[in-house]
Amino acid sequence: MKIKKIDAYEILDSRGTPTVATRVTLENDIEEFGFVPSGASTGSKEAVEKRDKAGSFNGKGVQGVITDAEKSFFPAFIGMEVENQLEIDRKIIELDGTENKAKVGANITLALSLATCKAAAAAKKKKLYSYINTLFNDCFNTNVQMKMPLPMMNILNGGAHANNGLDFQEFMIQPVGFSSFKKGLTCGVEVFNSLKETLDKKGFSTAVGDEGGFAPEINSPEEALNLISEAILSSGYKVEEEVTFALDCASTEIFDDESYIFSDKKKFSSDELINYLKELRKSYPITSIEDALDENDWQGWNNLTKEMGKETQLVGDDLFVTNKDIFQEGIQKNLANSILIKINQIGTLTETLETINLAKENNYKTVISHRSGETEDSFIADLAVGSGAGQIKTGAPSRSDRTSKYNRLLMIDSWENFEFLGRNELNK
Ligand code: 2PG
Ligand code: MG
Repeated sequence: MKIKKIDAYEILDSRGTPTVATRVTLENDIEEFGFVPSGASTGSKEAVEKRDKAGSFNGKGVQGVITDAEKSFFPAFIGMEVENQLEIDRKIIELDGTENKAKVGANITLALSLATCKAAAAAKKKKLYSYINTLFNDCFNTNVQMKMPLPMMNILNGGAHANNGLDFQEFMIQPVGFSSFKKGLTCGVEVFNSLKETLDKKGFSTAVGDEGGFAPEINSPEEALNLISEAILSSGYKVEEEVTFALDCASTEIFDDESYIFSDKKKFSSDELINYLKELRKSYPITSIEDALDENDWQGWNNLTKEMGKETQLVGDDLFVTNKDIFQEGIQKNLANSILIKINQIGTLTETLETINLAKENNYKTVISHRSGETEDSFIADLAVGSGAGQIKTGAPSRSDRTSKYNRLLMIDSWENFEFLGRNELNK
Protein backbone atom coordinates (compact mmCIF):
# COMPACT_ATOMS: atom_id res chain seq x y z
CA MET A 1 0.00 0.00 0.00
CA LYS A 2 1.40 3.35 -1.05
CA ILE A 3 1.68 6.57 0.97
CA LYS A 4 -0.72 9.20 -0.41
CA LYS A 5 -0.23 12.10 1.98
CA ILE A 6 1.92 13.19 4.93
CA ASP A 7 1.16 16.14 7.17
CA ALA A 8 2.09 17.14 10.69
CA TYR A 9 0.74 18.99 13.70
CA GLU A 10 2.20 21.06 16.48
CA ILE A 11 0.85 19.38 19.63
CA LEU A 12 1.82 19.41 23.32
CA ASP A 13 3.82 16.98 25.40
CA SER A 14 3.12 16.19 29.06
CA ARG A 15 5.09 19.23 30.22
CA GLY A 16 3.12 21.53 27.95
CA THR A 17 6.07 21.87 25.57
CA PRO A 18 5.28 21.72 21.84
CA THR A 19 6.11 18.52 20.01
CA VAL A 20 5.34 16.93 16.64
CA ALA A 21 2.59 14.54 15.55
CA THR A 22 2.78 13.35 11.95
CA ARG A 23 -0.03 11.76 10.00
CA VAL A 24 0.59 9.27 7.22
CA THR A 25 -2.39 8.67 4.93
CA LEU A 26 -2.40 5.69 2.58
CA GLU A 27 -4.02 5.26 -0.82
CA ASN A 28 -6.88 3.36 0.80
CA ASP A 29 -7.36 6.28 3.24
CA ILE A 30 -6.01 4.45 6.27
CA GLU A 31 -4.36 7.10 8.43
CA GLU A 32 -2.04 6.74 11.42
CA PHE A 33 -0.12 9.17 13.59
CA GLY A 34 3.42 9.20 14.96
CA PHE A 35 3.99 11.12 18.22
CA VAL A 36 7.33 12.31 19.52
CA PRO A 37 8.42 12.55 23.19
CA SER A 38 11.08 14.85 24.61
CA GLY A 39 13.74 14.54 27.33
CA ALA A 40 14.92 16.91 30.08
CA SER A 41 18.17 15.21 31.03
CA THR A 42 19.56 14.56 27.59
CA GLY A 43 22.81 12.95 26.50
CA SER A 44 25.03 15.27 24.47
CA LYS A 45 25.21 12.87 21.52
CA GLU A 46 21.46 12.37 21.15
CA ALA A 47 19.74 13.13 17.86
CA VAL A 48 18.50 16.70 18.15
CA GLU A 49 14.96 18.09 18.16
CA LYS A 50 14.47 21.06 15.89
CA ARG A 51 12.50 24.01 17.24
CA ASP A 52 11.50 27.37 15.80
CA LYS A 53 13.76 29.25 18.25
CA ALA A 54 11.62 32.38 17.91
CA GLY A 55 7.93 33.18 18.27
CA SER A 56 5.39 31.46 20.49
CA PHE A 57 6.17 29.08 23.36
CA ASN A 58 9.36 31.05 24.09
CA GLY A 59 10.89 29.78 20.89
CA LYS A 60 10.11 26.15 21.69
CA GLY A 61 7.37 25.98 19.06
CA VAL A 62 7.67 23.57 16.13
CA GLN A 63 5.12 25.01 13.68
CA GLY A 64 7.82 26.56 11.48
CA VAL A 65 9.82 23.34 11.47
CA ILE A 66 6.67 21.45 10.47
CA THR A 67 5.86 23.90 7.65
CA ASP A 68 9.39 23.43 6.29
CA ALA A 69 9.10 19.65 6.46
CA GLU A 70 5.72 19.70 4.71
CA LYS A 71 7.23 21.76 1.93
CA SER A 72 10.59 20.17 1.42
CA PHE A 73 10.88 16.85 3.27
CA PHE A 74 7.62 14.91 3.36
CA PRO A 75 6.94 15.08 -0.43
CA ALA A 76 9.95 12.80 -1.06
CA PHE A 77 8.07 9.93 0.60
CA ILE A 78 4.78 10.19 -1.29
CA GLY A 79 4.20 7.10 -3.39
CA MET A 80 6.55 4.91 -1.38
CA GLU A 81 5.38 1.51 -0.18
CA VAL A 82 4.45 1.98 3.48
CA GLU A 83 5.52 -1.57 4.32
CA ASN A 84 9.04 -0.79 3.31
CA GLN A 85 10.11 0.64 6.67
CA LEU A 86 13.77 0.00 5.99
CA GLU A 87 13.74 1.91 2.70
CA ILE A 88 11.76 4.78 4.17
CA ASP A 89 14.07 5.10 7.17
CA ARG A 90 17.12 4.89 4.90
CA LYS A 91 15.73 7.73 2.84
CA ILE A 92 15.09 9.76 6.00
CA ILE A 93 18.72 9.28 7.03
CA GLU A 94 20.00 10.09 3.53
CA LEU A 95 17.92 13.24 3.06
CA ASP A 96 18.84 14.52 6.50
CA GLY A 97 22.48 13.73 5.87
CA THR A 98 23.76 14.65 9.35
CA GLU A 99 25.04 12.43 12.18
CA ASN A 100 22.35 13.59 14.60
CA LYS A 101 19.31 14.46 12.44
CA ALA A 102 20.15 18.15 12.90
CA LYS A 103 19.06 19.21 9.43
CA VAL A 104 15.50 17.93 9.46
CA GLY A 105 15.17 17.44 13.24
CA ALA A 106 14.75 14.11 15.01
CA ASN A 107 11.27 15.21 16.08
CA ILE A 108 10.23 15.31 12.41
CA THR A 109 12.11 12.17 11.34
CA LEU A 110 10.84 10.05 14.23
CA ALA A 111 7.23 11.17 13.83
CA LEU A 112 7.34 10.10 10.18
CA SER A 113 9.11 6.83 10.92
CA LEU A 114 6.59 5.84 13.63
CA ALA A 115 3.53 6.90 11.64
CA THR A 116 4.84 4.80 8.76
CA CYS A 117 5.13 1.74 10.98
CA LYS A 118 1.65 2.19 12.45
CA ALA A 119 0.09 2.76 9.04
CA ALA A 120 1.78 -0.35 7.65
CA ALA A 121 0.52 -2.44 10.57
CA ALA A 122 -2.99 -1.10 10.00
CA ALA A 123 -2.77 -1.78 6.25
CA LYS A 124 -1.76 -5.35 6.99
CA LYS A 125 -4.50 -5.60 9.63
CA LYS A 126 -1.92 -6.67 12.20
CA LYS A 127 -1.56 -5.66 15.82
CA LEU A 128 1.28 -3.16 16.13
CA TYR A 129 3.42 -5.37 18.41
CA SER A 130 3.04 -8.31 16.08
CA TYR A 131 3.92 -6.18 13.04
CA ILE A 132 7.02 -4.87 14.84
CA ASN A 133 7.99 -8.43 15.70
CA THR A 134 7.84 -9.50 12.07
CA LEU A 135 9.73 -6.38 11.02
CA PHE A 136 12.45 -7.12 13.57
CA ASN A 137 12.80 -10.78 12.66
CA ASP A 138 12.79 -10.09 8.91
CA CYS A 139 15.27 -7.28 9.26
CA PHE A 140 17.86 -9.28 11.18
CA ASN A 141 16.96 -12.72 9.98
CA THR A 142 16.28 -13.88 13.49
CA ASN A 143 13.47 -15.41 15.51
CA VAL A 144 12.86 -13.21 18.54
CA GLN A 145 9.82 -14.27 20.57
CA MET A 146 7.40 -11.69 21.86
CA LYS A 147 7.15 -11.37 25.64
CA MET A 148 5.72 -9.11 28.31
CA PRO A 149 8.29 -6.70 29.75
CA LEU A 150 9.29 -6.45 33.39
CA PRO A 151 8.35 -2.91 34.45
CA MET A 152 10.76 -0.45 36.01
CA MET A 153 8.43 2.01 37.74
CA ASN A 154 9.72 5.42 38.75
CA ILE A 155 7.70 6.12 41.90
CA LEU A 156 9.94 8.75 43.48
CA ASN A 157 11.31 11.55 41.31
CA GLY A 158 14.35 13.78 41.77
CA GLY A 159 17.08 15.38 39.65
CA ALA A 160 15.93 17.27 36.56
CA HIS A 161 12.38 15.90 36.93
CA ALA A 162 11.52 17.51 40.27
CA ASN A 163 12.50 20.51 42.37
CA ASN A 164 13.31 18.69 45.60
CA GLY A 165 16.79 18.13 47.03
CA LEU A 166 17.34 14.69 45.52
CA ASP A 167 20.35 14.50 43.21
CA PHE A 168 19.61 11.06 41.79
CA GLN A 169 16.86 11.38 39.22
CA GLU A 170 14.81 8.20 39.57
CA PHE A 171 13.95 5.79 42.36
CA MET A 172 12.20 2.88 40.73
CA ILE A 173 10.77 -0.47 41.73
CA GLN A 174 10.85 -3.72 39.79
CA PRO A 175 8.14 -6.27 40.63
CA VAL A 176 10.42 -9.27 40.13
CA GLY A 177 8.63 -11.93 42.17
CA PHE A 178 5.52 -12.47 40.07
CA SER A 179 4.42 -15.00 37.52
CA SER A 180 2.52 -12.61 35.24
CA PHE A 181 2.74 -9.05 33.96
CA LYS A 182 -0.62 -8.24 35.47
CA LYS A 183 0.34 -9.45 38.94
CA GLY A 184 3.63 -7.58 38.73
CA LEU A 185 2.00 -4.35 37.63
CA THR A 186 -0.68 -4.69 40.31
CA CYS A 187 2.04 -4.94 42.94
CA GLY A 188 3.75 -1.82 41.52
CA VAL A 189 0.51 0.14 41.63
CA GLU A 190 -0.27 -0.96 45.18
CA VAL A 191 3.20 0.04 46.35
CA PHE A 192 2.81 3.41 44.60
CA ASN A 193 -0.48 4.05 46.40
CA SER A 194 0.98 2.88 49.68
CA LEU A 195 3.91 5.28 49.19
CA LYS A 196 1.40 8.10 48.94
CA GLU A 197 -0.02 7.14 52.34
CA THR A 198 3.43 6.73 53.86
CA LEU A 199 4.47 10.20 52.65
CA ASP A 200 1.22 11.76 53.74
CA LYS A 201 1.48 10.29 57.25
CA LYS A 202 4.97 11.72 57.61
CA GLY A 203 3.86 15.16 56.49
CA PHE A 204 5.57 15.10 53.08
CA SER A 205 4.01 16.50 49.95
CA THR A 206 2.36 13.96 47.67
CA ALA A 207 2.60 16.18 44.59
CA VAL A 208 4.17 14.40 41.65
CA GLY A 209 7.15 15.07 39.39
CA ASP A 210 7.43 14.90 35.60
CA GLU A 211 7.14 11.11 35.41
CA GLY A 212 4.20 10.78 37.78
CA GLY A 213 6.26 9.69 40.80
CA PHE A 214 6.15 11.58 44.09
CA ALA A 215 8.63 14.36 44.64
CA PRO A 216 8.87 14.85 48.42
CA GLU A 217 11.31 17.34 49.90
CA ILE A 218 13.97 14.82 50.90
CA ASN A 219 17.68 14.87 50.28
CA SER A 220 19.35 11.50 50.37
CA PRO A 221 18.99 8.29 48.38
CA GLU A 222 18.84 6.38 51.69
CA GLU A 223 15.82 8.41 52.78
CA ALA A 224 14.11 7.72 49.45
CA LEU A 225 14.83 4.00 49.60
CA ASN A 226 13.70 3.77 53.24
CA LEU A 227 10.40 5.43 52.41
CA ILE A 228 9.84 3.05 49.50
CA SER A 229 10.80 0.04 51.67
CA GLU A 230 8.23 1.13 54.22
CA ALA A 231 5.60 1.48 51.49
CA ILE A 232 6.37 -2.00 50.15
CA LEU A 233 6.02 -3.55 53.60
CA SER A 234 2.83 -1.73 54.48
CA SER A 235 1.25 -2.81 51.20
CA GLY A 236 1.92 -6.40 52.22
CA TYR A 237 4.71 -7.20 49.75
CA LYS A 238 8.20 -8.48 50.43
CA VAL A 239 11.23 -6.34 49.74
CA GLU A 240 13.77 -8.23 47.62
CA GLU A 241 11.73 -11.42 47.20
CA GLU A 242 8.91 -9.66 45.37
CA VAL A 243 10.04 -6.10 44.78
CA THR A 244 13.53 -4.75 44.15
CA PHE A 245 14.89 -1.26 43.58
CA ALA A 246 16.28 0.34 40.44
CA LEU A 247 18.03 3.71 40.23
CA ASP A 248 18.66 6.19 37.47
CA CYS A 249 21.43 8.38 38.88
CA ALA A 250 21.51 10.48 35.66
CA SER A 251 25.05 11.31 36.73
CA THR A 252 25.87 13.29 33.59
CA GLU A 253 23.76 16.02 35.20
CA ILE A 254 25.95 16.25 38.31
CA PHE A 255 29.34 15.79 36.67
CA ASP A 256 31.58 18.80 36.45
CA ASP A 257 35.28 18.97 35.88
CA GLU A 258 36.22 15.40 36.84
CA SER A 259 33.95 15.20 39.91
CA TYR A 260 30.41 14.36 40.77
CA ILE A 261 29.01 17.26 42.76
CA PHE A 262 26.02 16.77 45.03
CA SER A 263 23.74 19.56 46.24
CA ASP A 264 25.17 19.34 49.77
CA LYS A 265 28.47 20.34 48.06
CA LYS A 266 29.99 16.88 48.57
CA LYS A 267 32.36 16.03 45.73
CA PHE A 268 32.91 12.42 44.63
CA SER A 269 35.54 11.07 42.29
CA SER A 270 34.43 8.33 39.93
CA ASP A 271 35.89 5.66 42.28
CA GLU A 272 34.23 7.20 45.29
CA LEU A 273 30.85 7.20 43.57
CA ILE A 274 31.33 3.54 42.60
CA ASN A 275 32.17 2.70 46.23
CA TYR A 276 29.14 4.61 47.45
CA LEU A 277 26.88 2.67 45.07
CA LYS A 278 28.45 -0.61 46.18
CA GLU A 279 27.68 0.27 49.79
CA LEU A 280 24.15 1.30 48.88
CA ARG A 281 23.63 -2.03 47.17
CA LYS A 282 24.74 -3.84 50.33
CA SER A 283 21.94 -2.15 52.28
CA TYR A 284 19.15 -2.31 49.70
CA PRO A 285 18.20 -4.89 47.06
CA ILE A 286 19.12 -2.76 44.02
CA THR A 287 18.85 -4.84 40.87
CA SER A 288 19.53 -2.13 38.32
CA ILE A 289 21.48 1.14 38.13
CA GLU A 290 21.25 3.44 35.12
CA ASP A 291 23.76 6.16 34.24
CA ALA A 292 25.73 5.60 37.43
CA LEU A 293 28.47 7.72 35.88
CA ASP A 294 28.89 10.56 33.41
CA GLU A 295 28.47 9.83 29.69
CA ASN A 296 32.15 10.58 29.02
CA ASP A 297 33.64 8.86 32.07
CA TRP A 298 34.44 5.70 30.11
CA GLN A 299 37.30 4.63 32.38
CA GLY A 300 34.90 4.93 35.30
CA TRP A 301 32.27 2.89 33.44
CA ASN A 302 34.81 0.19 32.76
CA ASN A 303 35.73 0.05 36.47
CA LEU A 304 32.08 0.10 37.47
CA THR A 305 31.28 -2.79 35.15
CA LYS A 306 34.16 -4.84 36.56
CA GLU A 307 33.16 -4.05 40.15
CA MET A 308 29.38 -4.34 39.98
CA GLY A 309 28.44 -5.83 36.63
CA LYS A 310 28.15 -9.44 37.78
CA GLU A 311 25.37 -8.83 40.28
CA THR A 312 23.77 -5.64 39.04
CA GLN A 313 22.19 -4.57 35.81
CA LEU A 314 24.15 -1.48 34.70
CA VAL A 315 22.17 0.48 32.16
CA GLY A 316 23.69 2.94 29.71
CA ASP A 317 21.35 5.79 28.77
CA ASP A 318 23.24 9.06 28.14
CA LEU A 319 26.23 6.76 27.73
CA PHE A 320 24.97 5.06 24.54
CA VAL A 321 22.06 7.32 23.44
CA THR A 322 20.54 4.39 21.48
CA ASN A 323 23.29 4.99 18.91
CA LYS A 324 24.59 1.79 17.33
CA ASP A 325 28.10 3.10 16.70
CA ILE A 326 28.63 4.55 20.17
CA PHE A 327 27.12 1.39 21.66
CA GLN A 328 29.43 -0.83 19.57
CA GLU A 329 32.45 1.05 20.89
CA GLY A 330 31.11 0.77 24.44
CA ILE A 331 30.64 -3.00 24.07
CA GLN A 332 34.24 -3.35 22.91
CA LYS A 333 35.43 -1.37 25.93
CA ASN A 334 33.30 -3.46 28.29
CA LEU A 335 31.04 -0.67 29.47
CA ALA A 336 27.76 -1.57 31.24
CA ASN A 337 25.73 -4.73 30.60
CA SER A 338 22.44 -3.24 29.53
CA ILE A 339 21.15 -0.42 27.32
CA LEU A 340 18.26 1.98 27.62
CA ILE A 341 16.39 2.34 24.33
CA LYS A 342 14.76 5.67 23.54
CA ILE A 343 13.34 6.11 20.06
CA ASN A 344 13.90 9.86 19.90
CA GLN A 345 17.56 9.59 20.88
CA ILE A 346 18.24 8.21 17.40
CA GLY A 347 15.28 9.40 15.32
CA THR A 348 14.10 6.44 13.23
CA LEU A 349 12.52 3.07 14.05
CA THR A 350 14.97 1.07 11.94
CA GLU A 351 18.00 2.51 13.74
CA THR A 352 16.28 1.79 17.07
CA LEU A 353 15.74 -1.84 16.06
CA GLU A 354 19.37 -2.10 14.91
CA THR A 355 20.56 -1.01 18.34
CA ILE A 356 18.23 -3.49 20.06
CA ASN A 357 19.54 -6.23 17.80
CA LEU A 358 23.16 -5.31 18.57
CA ALA A 359 22.34 -5.58 22.27
CA LYS A 360 20.81 -9.02 21.79
CA GLU A 361 23.83 -10.21 19.80
CA ASN A 362 26.12 -9.11 22.62
CA ASN A 363 24.03 -10.31 25.56
CA TYR A 364 23.25 -6.84 26.76
CA LYS A 365 19.82 -6.48 28.33
CA THR A 366 17.43 -3.97 26.78
CA VAL A 367 15.08 -1.58 28.57
CA ILE A 368 12.63 0.28 26.33
CA SER A 369 12.11 3.75 27.78
CA HIS A 370 9.78 6.72 27.72
CA ARG A 371 11.02 10.32 27.99
CA SER A 372 10.17 12.67 30.83
CA GLY A 373 8.15 14.73 28.35
CA GLU A 374 5.70 12.21 26.89
CA THR A 375 2.52 12.09 24.85
CA GLU A 376 -0.56 9.90 25.12
CA ASP A 377 0.86 7.58 22.47
CA SER A 378 1.71 4.05 23.60
CA PHE A 379 4.05 3.02 20.77
CA ILE A 380 6.84 2.01 23.16
CA ALA A 381 4.58 -0.60 24.81
CA ASP A 382 4.21 -2.36 21.45
CA LEU A 383 7.91 -1.90 20.76
CA ALA A 384 8.82 -3.54 24.08
CA VAL A 385 6.59 -6.55 23.37
CA GLY A 386 7.35 -6.83 19.65
CA SER A 387 11.12 -6.67 20.02
CA GLY A 388 11.09 -9.04 22.99
CA ALA A 389 13.08 -6.38 24.85
CA GLY A 390 12.41 -7.83 28.29
CA GLN A 391 11.99 -4.62 30.28
CA ILE A 392 10.16 -1.30 30.06
CA LYS A 393 10.68 1.93 31.97
CA THR A 394 7.66 4.16 31.70
CA GLY A 395 7.25 6.06 34.93
CA ALA A 396 4.82 5.81 37.79
CA PRO A 397 1.33 4.39 37.32
CA SER A 398 -0.01 7.93 37.43
CA ARG A 399 -0.87 10.56 34.76
CA SER A 400 -2.24 9.44 31.42
CA ASP A 401 1.06 10.01 29.60
CA ARG A 402 2.49 7.17 31.73
CA THR A 403 -0.58 4.96 32.23
CA SER A 404 -1.31 4.88 28.48
CA LYS A 405 1.70 2.57 28.13
CA TYR A 406 0.76 0.39 31.11
CA ASN A 407 -2.84 0.22 29.89
CA ARG A 408 -1.77 -0.89 26.44
CA LEU A 409 0.40 -3.59 28.02
CA LEU A 410 -2.51 -4.75 30.18
CA MET A 411 -4.60 -5.17 27.06
CA ILE A 412 -1.88 -6.99 25.13
CA ASP A 413 -1.44 -9.24 28.16
CA SER A 414 -5.13 -10.09 28.15
CA TRP A 415 -5.22 -10.83 24.41
CA GLU A 416 -2.12 -12.95 24.22
CA ASN A 417 -0.35 -15.62 26.12
CA PHE A 418 3.08 -14.06 26.06
CA GLU A 419 5.68 -15.11 28.58
CA PHE A 420 6.61 -12.87 31.54
CA LEU A 421 9.97 -13.73 33.03
CA GLY A 422 9.98 -11.60 36.19
CA ARG A 423 13.29 -11.90 38.02
CA ASN A 424 14.66 -14.28 35.40
CA GLU A 425 14.71 -11.37 32.99
CA LEU A 426 17.49 -9.88 35.09
CA ASN A 427 19.37 -13.09 35.71
CA LYS A 428 19.80 -14.12 32.11
C1 2PG B 1 16.04 9.19 31.60
C2 2PG B 1 14.79 9.81 31.03
C3 2PG B 1 13.53 9.03 31.20
P1 2PG B 1 14.67 12.24 30.20
O1 2PG B 1 16.99 9.88 31.97
O2 2PG B 1 16.16 7.98 31.60
O3 2PG B 1 13.26 8.66 32.51
O4 2PG B 1 14.64 11.15 31.37
O5 2PG B 1 13.59 11.88 29.25
O6 2PG B 1 14.46 13.56 30.91
O7 2PG B 1 16.02 12.14 29.59
MG1 MG C 1 18.25 7.95 32.21
